[in-house]
Amino acid sequence: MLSKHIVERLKSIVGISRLLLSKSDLDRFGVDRTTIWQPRPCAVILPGSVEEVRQIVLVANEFNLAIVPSGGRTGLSGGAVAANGELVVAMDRLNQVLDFKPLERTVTLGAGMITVDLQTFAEQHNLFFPVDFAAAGSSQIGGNVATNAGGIKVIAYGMTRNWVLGLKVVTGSGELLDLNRGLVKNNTGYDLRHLFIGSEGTLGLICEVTIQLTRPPTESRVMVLGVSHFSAILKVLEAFSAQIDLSAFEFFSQLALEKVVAHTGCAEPLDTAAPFYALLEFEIANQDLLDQAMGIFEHIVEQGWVLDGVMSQSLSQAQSLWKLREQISEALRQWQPYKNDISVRVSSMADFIKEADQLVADRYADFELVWYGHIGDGNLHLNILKPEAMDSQDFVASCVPVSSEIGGLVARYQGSVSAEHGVGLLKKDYLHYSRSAAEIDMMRRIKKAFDPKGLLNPGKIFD
Ligand code: 2HG
Ligand code: ZN
Repeated sequence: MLSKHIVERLKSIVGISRLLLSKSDLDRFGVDRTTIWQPRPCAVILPGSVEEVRQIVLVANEFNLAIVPSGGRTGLSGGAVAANGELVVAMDRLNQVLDFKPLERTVTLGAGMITVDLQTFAEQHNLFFPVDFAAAGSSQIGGNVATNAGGIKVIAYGMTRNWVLGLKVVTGSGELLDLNRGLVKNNTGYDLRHLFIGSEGTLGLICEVTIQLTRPPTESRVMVLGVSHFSAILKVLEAFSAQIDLSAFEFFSQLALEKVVAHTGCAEPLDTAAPFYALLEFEIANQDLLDQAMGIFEHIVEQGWVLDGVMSQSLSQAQSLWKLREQISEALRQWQPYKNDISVRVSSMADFIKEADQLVADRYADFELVWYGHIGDGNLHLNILKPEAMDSQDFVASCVPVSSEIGGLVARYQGSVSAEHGVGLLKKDYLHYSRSAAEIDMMRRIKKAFDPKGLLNPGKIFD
């Protein structure tokens, strides 16, 4: 509970109606898309300017009040969970375009802008913001930057980090930093901007972001291929990427397809069911490329790697095929899945998959396992579904030991225990599988420099 005095101080910064204290607001703003933690913030505050954010952080310092920064709360690792009486600082009102420079193709915006609104803004100016994922309709740019969001176009365009040219942040001690200011070239010592990207709100509150936009892609085609076995997916990737620049290469299992078809009512993509499906996308600059793609298709069918396939003939068909992949996470939600978001180098994937598949098939013999992900960039999502009759806590408890074994395997391949979802609360016990003790110690010291009192998102990434 906040004292009356602190409530008055906070209200005097943002106005009475922008400090939310009702149970429904606390419940709504205190969680992300994880289902493990119960929301218990002390209040939610909605600043309307960078200066207001700074004032809030100064008050937090005065009263040792912990802060959880909040974007669209679409995260899957508990990074935006406020379960210990923290003050949630929600960026929703900082959602305007502040500056647009067509010559540079850059746009500066408030951190609370919804991802899809930035995509639409870019389109309206005949430009393109290439970071895209299923939660784009509610995630906010500041959250994307704080988690270095990835998504479905990473093989062609990289992660959010690639598109950030400037950041205005308020540190844990209330300093305002204006980092890189939209410059393309700026070799003046440490680039602090990159520390904030992916820092999950533990170093500062991201208030404004300058984004590089790019040219829109030309017409694209989407193919969905029924693949005969797990490791053949990588042979298919190799066959295509040797000849064609792909803008996406995703995969999902038959079980994922069944769940998504049941959830969305979408049609099955192929007449013949297959154990796995690859979804790939490429731009068609000319007819030769289509012929090339057909040639590759014939080859991979002859090799026995692919059983059947379909290529989109219209934008709406392409969108329907994409839906089969993009809606998987949502379709699985009712089973409260235990999530893995792991990656290894693409060149190690074939061996890694063999071992990972064997490990989880043995150790999770009683659970439904759903494999999918962005296999083209080395990122696998493995969702373990909770049996209906099983208690949620028992389910998580039975997944934890296997997660450590998966962590050990990932470590052996020098991979990542969180490829794109961040560490938050969910993955912090596994951080040591991907980062050395020296690195974690260095991260702690960096946090101390920006947030000496440890008020920003305490307990996230590490304790
Ligand atoms: C996706 O790729 C998202 O669909 C969510 O990153 C993955 O829910 C998941 O495990
Ligand atoms: Zn993903």
